[in-house]
Amino acid sequence: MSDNNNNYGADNITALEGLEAVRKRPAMYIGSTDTKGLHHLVWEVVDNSIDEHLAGHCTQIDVIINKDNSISVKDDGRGIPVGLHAKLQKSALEVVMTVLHAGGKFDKDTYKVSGGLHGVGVSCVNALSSHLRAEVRRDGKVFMQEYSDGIPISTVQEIGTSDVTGTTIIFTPDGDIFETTVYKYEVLSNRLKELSFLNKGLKLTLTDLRETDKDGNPKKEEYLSEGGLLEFVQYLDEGRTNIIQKPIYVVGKEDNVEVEVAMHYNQSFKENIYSFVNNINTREGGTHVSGFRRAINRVFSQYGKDNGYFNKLKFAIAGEDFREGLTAVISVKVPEPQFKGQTKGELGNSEVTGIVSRSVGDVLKYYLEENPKDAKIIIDKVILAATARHAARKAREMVQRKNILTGGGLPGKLSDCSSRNPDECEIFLVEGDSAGGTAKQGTNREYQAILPLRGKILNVEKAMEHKIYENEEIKNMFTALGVQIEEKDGERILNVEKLRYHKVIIMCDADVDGSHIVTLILTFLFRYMQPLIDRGHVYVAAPPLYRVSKGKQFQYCWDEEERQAAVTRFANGGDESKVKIQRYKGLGEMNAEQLWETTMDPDSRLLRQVTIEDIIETDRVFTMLMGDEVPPRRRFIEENATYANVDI
Ligand code: 0RA
Repeated sequence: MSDNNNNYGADNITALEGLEAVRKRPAMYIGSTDTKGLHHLVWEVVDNSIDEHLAGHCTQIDVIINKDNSISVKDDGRGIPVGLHAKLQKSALEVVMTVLHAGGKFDKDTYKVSGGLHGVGVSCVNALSSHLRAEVRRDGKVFMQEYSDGIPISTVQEIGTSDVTGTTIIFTPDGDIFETTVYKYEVLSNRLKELSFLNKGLKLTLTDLRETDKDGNPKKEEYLSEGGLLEFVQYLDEGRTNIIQKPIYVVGKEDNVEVEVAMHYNQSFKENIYSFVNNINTREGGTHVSGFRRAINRVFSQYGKDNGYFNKLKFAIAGEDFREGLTAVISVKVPEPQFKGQTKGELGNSEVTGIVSRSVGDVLKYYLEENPKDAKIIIDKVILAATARHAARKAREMVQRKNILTGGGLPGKLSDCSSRNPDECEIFLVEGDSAGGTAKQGTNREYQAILPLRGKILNVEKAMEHKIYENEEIKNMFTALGVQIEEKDGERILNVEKLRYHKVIIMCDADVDGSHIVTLILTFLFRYMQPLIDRGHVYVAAPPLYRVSKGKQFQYCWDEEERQAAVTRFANGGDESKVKIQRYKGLGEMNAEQLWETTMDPDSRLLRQVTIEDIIETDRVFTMLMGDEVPPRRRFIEENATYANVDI
């Protein structure tokens, strides 16, 4: 090629323009520049190492949070090639690190992740890092190249020898681009643990150099699962009581689509199904989940019929009855996945439905025949679920019909606002009638409504569903909010079209009992009204803990640090014991005016928005805290004791 030199120049410019585009519109490439986007950088690099594992060349990945919040990702894969890239006339390493979507894989026989936000390439991480260093161990040597804002600051250098292979990427996220550059240990550890279940035999480690124990050793954890999904479902069910001997486990492969499924039955009344495509959580499900459901319906229906279990039933069994108390993880590896849906969290490849349905169906059929005792236990549970569903429907319809009869009557306890524009309306769910009374006096009646709830509401984690609709406080929440559970194609969905308030604010005392009530309400909202959380409608109010005053001066404080600062300020170098500190334990201790200015006034209050960052961890936490099993709860509380609020 005679115009090689020209091409080199042109391609070089294109590469720089590509990286500039990423820096200009980072959210387009990594979703956002908040803490989520910050953590996404790690997954982008780790995904490349996982690809090496899937291709059969990598057994261990080490992630290190360095003292300065830079991140090191080290793997023992083949190492990014460093030879000359013929077309671009520079090292392949430089191409991988600086050309958008070069991706790295020049071979096509691996499962590559396209779609979603994953798979934008390690060059995006480079573009969004103020500094990045790539080290490659390959061909007996160690190579290195460094970059600043994605631009190489040196050529690829040979810096030593090595008898192993692998890649290490060390990057410092650009503080001018990200809103925060502080990594959260929990976020990284949860996903690395998940990845270990999804890739059995792969060892992942996480080290936090920011935190050392008294001997100077950093915090470090290792994740390695030999059982894969079989262990994953047991981990998910730790807080629940299982009703069959051991999980049902499926592996299959058809037309280059790999299927792995594990399922377990427990005493709970909810289904708990997680699905993954090429290690990515598909929150909206898709064709693989449809295939799974289809197999469950088909095989259980047939088995129940063949054995006469359904003979005496007065009503039909619905698909969801087979899934009550079912915990399952579905993981498929698809060569060219297509993602659709609002958040690209739904698998679209239609061929996958049949493949999953066949794999799961074959194993399940065999399992039921081989384990008639467990099969009977499951079928009994299915029949109970169908019976309970009918009871729940009746209870629900009673609530909803009564509503229509009384002209959609709102709960008597509700003190409603006058505006009918949900966008500007807020409802405070307030603990206790007396605090509710104070709150009613302290509202802006135009757009703030108050619903007092009696003390401890029902723990929905332990209650049968029909009990839930018979519960006064819960009925009041449904009617006040204006949302309904409806059945569509045999599946229950929450209809939020008529939601009357776009801010649902839980307001409880700032003590142990108050926190318990917040948890009970959140458990209910998570299990029965999750779309409200997903759409960002749910908040927790934060009443102040102290009022510090001296003479006519006063200040509200939300934590110890603020309190101390206020005391020092008011003492003004003098005697701090003249300064008065009032500790608020309950909302009732504040008068209406105080409650308004500290907790309810949109201009001065502090609200915490409730979001679900990690659906799997959220489910585990609620199960542990509110469920039946005591030992896991004790362990959970002990392990997280540092976070617990001690009430003095
Ligand atoms: C391109 C080609 C090959 C591997 C990689 C890139 C690779 C990229 C990353 C990123 C992090 N760790 C990585 N490990 C490998 C294939 C190499 C070959 O054929 O020898």
